[in-house]
Amino acid sequence: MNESRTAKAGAGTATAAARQQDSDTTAAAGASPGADGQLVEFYRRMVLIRKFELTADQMYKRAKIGGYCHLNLGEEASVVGLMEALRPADYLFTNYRDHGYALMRGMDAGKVMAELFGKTSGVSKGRGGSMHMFDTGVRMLGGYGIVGGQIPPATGAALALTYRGAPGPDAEAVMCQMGDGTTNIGAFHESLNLAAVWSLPIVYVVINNRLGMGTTVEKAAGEPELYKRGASYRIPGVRADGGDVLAVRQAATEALDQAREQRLPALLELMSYRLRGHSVVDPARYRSAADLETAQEADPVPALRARLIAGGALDEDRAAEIETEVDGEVAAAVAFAEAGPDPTPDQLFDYAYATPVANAPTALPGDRMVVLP
Ligand SMILES: Cc1ncc(C[n+]2csc(CCOP(=O)(O)OP(=O)(O)O)c2C)c(N)n1
Ligand SMILES: [Mg+2]
Repeated sequence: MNESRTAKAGAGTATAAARQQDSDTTAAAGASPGADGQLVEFYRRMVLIRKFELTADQMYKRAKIGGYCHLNLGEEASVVGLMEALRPADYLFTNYRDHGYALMRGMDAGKVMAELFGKTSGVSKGRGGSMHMFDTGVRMLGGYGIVGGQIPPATGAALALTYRGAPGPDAEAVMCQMGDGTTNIGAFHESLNLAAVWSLPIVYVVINNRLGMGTTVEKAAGEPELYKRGASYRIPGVRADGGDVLAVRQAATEALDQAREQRLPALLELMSYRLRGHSVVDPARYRSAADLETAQEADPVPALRARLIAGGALDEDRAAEIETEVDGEVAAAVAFAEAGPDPTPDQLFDYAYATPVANAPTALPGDRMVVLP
């Protein structure tokens, strides 16, 4: 791994740093056994996201998880490819469909599950929940529940980076992930405009799963080829196959390099599918059987498994072994989440205000919140 990159990457966790090193070494080796080994590792990561999400779905239905809960099912190749392109020193902002990003960025699976359970052992002490995975240690600055809410702060972070250092191959960059429906929000257009006029090191990534809740892209967007939506700000756009982990990594790496070296913002559209409803409580009855079948046929997890087996990089036994190992990892995450303590009522207002609010948990409507001396 490049020395200066490692040094700059100080904030990354051991996991993220190890991942970076692993891929750098493999890329440097260039030989096909290395490339095969790397793809097998990507398969393992995609299986981790898949099994984590299926388990989160079960846990929600057992009322272990409350509130909103949106899953990355069908988007695993995009998540893994993007996080592989992002360096530990870069910053990440996402929407509420964020569990896979948190895991791949290097957050501990147990702490992510505990966050879903609302336990104080969660990454945000159980206060953020599913939609607000946040950890400055791995430079993931949310997890946003408001559609488009992540775009202005991500753009602001990119502006801050321009004050912090010069552009170059080791400079830091920002990645801002969102869904297709989000490109209709005003904040998207305002932010892209500023990124263009200020020449910011940011890559806007649109996961085009073809649906915003129950509304198709064609019904919602005046320009449904979303990568073209940066054109009015002269931001170059690229569309890639979100089901192909290598294509995603390649497109994201090129966009990030351009952002760090030339401070040119970019728009990357990843074509993918949402395998389930918008959130875990949505039966998605608005979807036709044919549409669902198309999505299932494009499922990137079995597709990569089949490709690896056909190419000889994996056999059935090794694939099954990986899947069993991941089952163990997810079961351990659930056990960790189960064992964690619930916050107590007296902690209700902890972290809610910058200054103490006296007696607030017992205040009645009309009572003064702060009694001044
Ligand atoms: C400002 C705002 N408006 C509406 C909502 C309700 N809402 C939540 S997700 C969503 C659809 C977003 O779709 P998309 O951007 O395609 O992301 P996806 O869920 O497909 O990942 C809507 C309308 C919200 N959370 N915030
Ligand atoms: Mg969508």
